[in-house]
Amino acid sequence: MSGYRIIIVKRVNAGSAETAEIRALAEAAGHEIVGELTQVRSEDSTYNLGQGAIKRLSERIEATAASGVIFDNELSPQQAHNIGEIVPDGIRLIDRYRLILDIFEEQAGTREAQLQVQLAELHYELPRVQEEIRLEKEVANERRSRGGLGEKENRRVTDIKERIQRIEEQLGSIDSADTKRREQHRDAGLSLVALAGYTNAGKSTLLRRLADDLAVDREQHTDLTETAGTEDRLFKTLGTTTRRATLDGRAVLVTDTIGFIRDLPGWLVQSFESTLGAVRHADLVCLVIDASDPLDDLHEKVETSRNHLADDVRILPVLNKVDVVDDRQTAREAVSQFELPPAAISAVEGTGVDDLCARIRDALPEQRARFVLSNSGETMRFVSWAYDHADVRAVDHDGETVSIELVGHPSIVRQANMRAKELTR
Ligand SMILES: Nc1nc2c(ncn2[C@@H]2O[C@H](COP(=O)(O)OP(=O)(O)OP(=O)(O)O)[C@@H](O)[C@H]2O)c(=O)[nH]1
Ligand SMILES: [Mg+2]
Repeated sequence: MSGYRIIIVKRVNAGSAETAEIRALAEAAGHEIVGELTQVRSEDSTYNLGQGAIKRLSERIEATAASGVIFDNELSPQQAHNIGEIVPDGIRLIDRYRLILDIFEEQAGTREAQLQVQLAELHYELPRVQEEIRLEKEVANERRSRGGLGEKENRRVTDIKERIQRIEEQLGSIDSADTKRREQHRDAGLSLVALAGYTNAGKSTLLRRLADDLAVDREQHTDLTETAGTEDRLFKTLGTTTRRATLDGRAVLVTDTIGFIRDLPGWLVQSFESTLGAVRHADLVCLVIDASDPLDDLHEKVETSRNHLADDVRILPVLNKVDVVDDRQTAREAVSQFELPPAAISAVEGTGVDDLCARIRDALPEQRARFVLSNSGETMRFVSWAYDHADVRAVDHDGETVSIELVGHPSIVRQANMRAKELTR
């Protein structure tokens, strides 16, 4: 992606226009920021900003020799068109969503991520193409010149819709392969833990801390250090990366996921549906929170993340970066809305990680079961299966019988019940 010399523009209805995040996004996309213009007023339907501000923007562009403008507002196609008429020629106009899509495009390493980005692009394009067609029709009507236009333009719309459908089908089959793999992992006694949270919270750094060496990604050939890369850059992780981890003696799979961000439109989130499947189907979601953020940001980011998660997932809040936090108590109080009290860690330094592992383990769904079986070769095979799939707490031989006590994921206990029933037939 070739970077532009950018002026950041942001309009808010009230309050003050914070630009830290849009600046970080612009930098993540490889742009150079050469100026900034903010305005507090209600939206102007023609330019989004007020007329005076648009004029000031043009002057600023000339003065700084900027080559692009990034709006931290969504521009309607009509507004983008109108602004284009006023600012100097050749200036690229980028709105918040276009910017996020550009970053996604750059970061998409896996086939799944690429499909998801393409899907998001098409969803972004569709209403814009429709609006363009509407405008062109208006112009044509004014000139009273009719013919061919409607049909030709309609094809652009159907073409986009068809491509959306095709990609959704492809993602659907990746999704069902994922579901099958999850079932296999469950059958093998592995619990599924997902790391979710705002972009840059430290999810990938934590995954590296927790992971055993073994990788269990569906795309084995991809470079894991790439996909689970950590960097002080927004949206570093796009696909999902799953690693095996042993937490306090219990075998689990930990999945790192794409970060959340404020103001993501529904169509964009939906494009990443299959990635979020790992979060929806997890036994436990560790919600990683950057505790070093100012309290207002922290609240807003937690709220944003919470809204992206289904209501019925079990959430363990994890306050990260405590190595650079003075007042941990205040951070703790900021996440008191969750059922489980937060864990406090530094993923970089490793502090609190052992305690986090114990907390994860305690929060995983678990069942206890006891079987009394006749002493036979079959039963011994059952015992050895139990050792492989569950936490065997006791095995007592009493001449004729063997009693086995185990604790494991509910799906394993279910399987154990079935196997034991076969044996007692
Ligand atoms: N001081 C401090 N920095 C941390 C800690 N954990 C992560 N970081 C830094 O925070 C930045 C983001 O870390 P990542 O692990 O890439 O964050 P992420 O949540 O995976 O981000 P995305 O993939 O963009 O969603 C990096 O610069 C990390 O070094 C921590 O415990 N303490
Ligand atoms: Mg990451």
